[in-house]
Amino acid sequence: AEGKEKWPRGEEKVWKDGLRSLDTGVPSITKSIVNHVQTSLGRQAHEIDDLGAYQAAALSVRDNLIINWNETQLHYSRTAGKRAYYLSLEFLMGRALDNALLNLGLKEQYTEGVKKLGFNMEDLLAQERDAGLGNGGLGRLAACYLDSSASQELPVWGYGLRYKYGIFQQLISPEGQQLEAPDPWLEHSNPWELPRIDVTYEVRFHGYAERLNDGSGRAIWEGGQEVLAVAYDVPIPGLNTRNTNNLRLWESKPKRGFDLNSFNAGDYERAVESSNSAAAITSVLYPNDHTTFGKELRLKQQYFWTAASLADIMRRFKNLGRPITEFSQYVSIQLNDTHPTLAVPELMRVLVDEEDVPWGVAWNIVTETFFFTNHTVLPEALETWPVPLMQHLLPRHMQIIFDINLFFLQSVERKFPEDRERLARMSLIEESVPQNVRMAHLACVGSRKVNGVAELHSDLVRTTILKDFVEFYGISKFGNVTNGITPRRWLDQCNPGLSKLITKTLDIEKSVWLKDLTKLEELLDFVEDEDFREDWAAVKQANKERLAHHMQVSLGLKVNTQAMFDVQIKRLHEYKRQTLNILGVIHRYLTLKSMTPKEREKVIPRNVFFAGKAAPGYYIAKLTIRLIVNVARVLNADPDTKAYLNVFFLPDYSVTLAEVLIPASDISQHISTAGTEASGTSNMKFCLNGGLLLGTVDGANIEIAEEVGPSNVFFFGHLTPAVEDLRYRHMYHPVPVEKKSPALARVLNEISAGLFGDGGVYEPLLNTIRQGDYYLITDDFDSYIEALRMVDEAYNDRTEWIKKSIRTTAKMGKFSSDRAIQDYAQEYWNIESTKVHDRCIIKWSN
Ligand code: B1H
Repeated sequence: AEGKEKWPRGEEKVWKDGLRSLDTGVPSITKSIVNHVQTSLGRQAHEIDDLGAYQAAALSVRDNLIINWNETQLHYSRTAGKRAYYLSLEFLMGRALDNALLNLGLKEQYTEGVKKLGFNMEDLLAQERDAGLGNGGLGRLAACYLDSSASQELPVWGYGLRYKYGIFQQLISPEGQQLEAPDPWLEHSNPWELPRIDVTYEVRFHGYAERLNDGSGRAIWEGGQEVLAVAYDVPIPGLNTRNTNNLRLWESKPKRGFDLNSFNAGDYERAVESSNSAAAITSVLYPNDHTTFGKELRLKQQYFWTAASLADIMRRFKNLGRPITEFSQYVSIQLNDTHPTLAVPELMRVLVDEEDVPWGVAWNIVTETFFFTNHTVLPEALETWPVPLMQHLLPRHMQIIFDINLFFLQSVERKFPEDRERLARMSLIEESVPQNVRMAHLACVGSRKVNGVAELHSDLVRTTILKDFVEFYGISKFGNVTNGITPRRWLDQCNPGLSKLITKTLDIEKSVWLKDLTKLEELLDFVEDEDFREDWAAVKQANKERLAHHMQVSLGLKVNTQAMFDVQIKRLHEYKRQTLNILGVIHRYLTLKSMTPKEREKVIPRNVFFAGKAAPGYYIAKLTIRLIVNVARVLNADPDTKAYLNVFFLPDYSVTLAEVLIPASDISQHISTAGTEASGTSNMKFCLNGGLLLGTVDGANIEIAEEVGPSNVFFFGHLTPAVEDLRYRHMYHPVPVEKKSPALARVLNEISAGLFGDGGVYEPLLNTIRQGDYYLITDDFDSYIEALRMVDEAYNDRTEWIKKSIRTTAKMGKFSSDRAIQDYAQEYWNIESTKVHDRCIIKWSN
């Protein structure tokens, strides 16, 4: 307290002069880089390689970010308005340098600067490792939302975990097997984070919870293990603004270095045991997209992160000096899927046990503060946790969840008396052996509003997994916010050629259309302009060549850049149906084989690209990779067909790889079984870059088609309402594949017969189709082949295809994550933009 009386310490003028010099006296770019080479890296001009130069350039850019970041945080606390927090166990950030340079408007200057120092900016950018702290769409969405929040000058912070190892590196063996290696992304140090040794919290596990039984509902939770959470801050720049938001990632640390008693007794192993178990919490990202395993360490991650984040949010709120009952007037918290749902009982615990707030008042605060986004209706992905595990790890939270459930079920009972089945369906506890906590129910009950991520998906949430809750709360609690993507990374950064062409054509500043993506609609005025169309096609061609070059250099593969580029890149999963794609490729191959050389000459050459990781324990998904790799091996070597059809499986899919693949695509595939892909976001990225969409009537595909018009997308397959019945028939009235689709049967038989190596290897995969066919491959195969034929036909008309491409890009305005984040800000969080002044204004309150 004494330290705070006079602030700043020492002479105020000296502080102010120092601060002002940051603002006005920014050293020249080259000076700043050289300075970092010398002082931060401790190296000399003659011993700097690309990696060193990247690090120095990154540190120099970071200086800019940190000054803006500091100013932003000061600004947000001074204006003391409402803030929103995005809790996500995944942030799939990718690389930061190019993004920071573009958002700060310093790309050209830095490119010049490093050139003067003898380096090529492209080479330096390539040195950076991806921050792969996520599995796929859900994690990348969080990253896009941070970019949009900063660009829209909204006071939003992200909270996540600083995994020591991100999503595993994927290697492909010569036989086509996926192998996993760790991703030590922090190995070369990370210039984009600031360790905050001043921001730490203690997080408790295990121990005993004792109710006070004084009528207050309070309890005391003691004992067990305490772990330290240390904050690492990642500055998030916005485009063309000083506002620089924060992504705060927690690292776990032992509270004490090691157990001194054991150490002194000579038992060194025991001495470091507990410290190891503390550090283990944030050691690795779980790579199981869409499945839950009920592992204790995962639950520990979830609690560690939500407890530290809430403590931090509470401390910031308390600094405002407002009464606790006003908490939700200053704080909104978005739960990214059910992973942070423990925040609900945790906030109850803090309010009731630590802040002495009565239960009912606390519950009102909680249910005014949280918002919950559901990202999937697939049953295997709906999180549940065994009650005994939760009781053991978090005894107080288990009590609180039971209490919430009691009050909740009492209120359901009042509205729907004597409907025991409804109570059982809606209970937060599944009455299995052992009992399970249903996290989606807890998140729903604990939140102000619930949303899905595309219109169809939000409808499915309302009519299937949360139907009873809609009947209880009313429809207005259940909304939709269709996902979006940031056009900064997914157009300007990954496709500079197209970005330049658009800026030139629209004749407005780049930052204007990048911040109001609906402006792209003006491109429609140029569809009939032949010069423009040729420029458009030239950009696509250059992007194909960039991809081909990349594949030549990194994989030693030759790619025909005159072919159609057909791309499917996403996590490997049965519901996403990469299998359907590769079976379609085989069908095309068999067709080509049966043609005469003369007939073949009329065929449009096609390159089919796949990339994506399979969860390490997902056997069928890994087998699909193996099939794709072996199909590629056979096709690419067949002298009859290799001029017309090539297949590539690019290993180790990442944000950075997507940035090269997406701008090069003519057509991309989003072919999930209807009703299974909540939204999809790469569909938006391809279309934004002028790649057409081949897909099912699912997720955000539907809204993309609504925007671009039916003539600019290729749709096929059964619709969502038909799926249930088709599955029923597969179970009870199966029809052999031979009868349903002879074409498909032939493909399956060729695989079995060994066309792509030992057919026996693929039997388990083929059997998922021949028996049960849960994802309806046999039902959709023929219409899929027909859709591919229509793609060929359309591509044959080059001019018309280019027009389709332009029209597609032009209508992508809706899918900017700026629109999505404004939806959240206005309809959910109730927060407002607040601009950080262009110049550093130093004013201390005392
Ligand atoms: C999505 C997940 C997901 N939905 C569990 N659900 C995870 C579930 O590690 N886990 O336990 C990880 C991820 N991811 C995706 O979210 C949807 O499949 C996409 O359709 C959607 O576009 C994306 C963003 O909303």
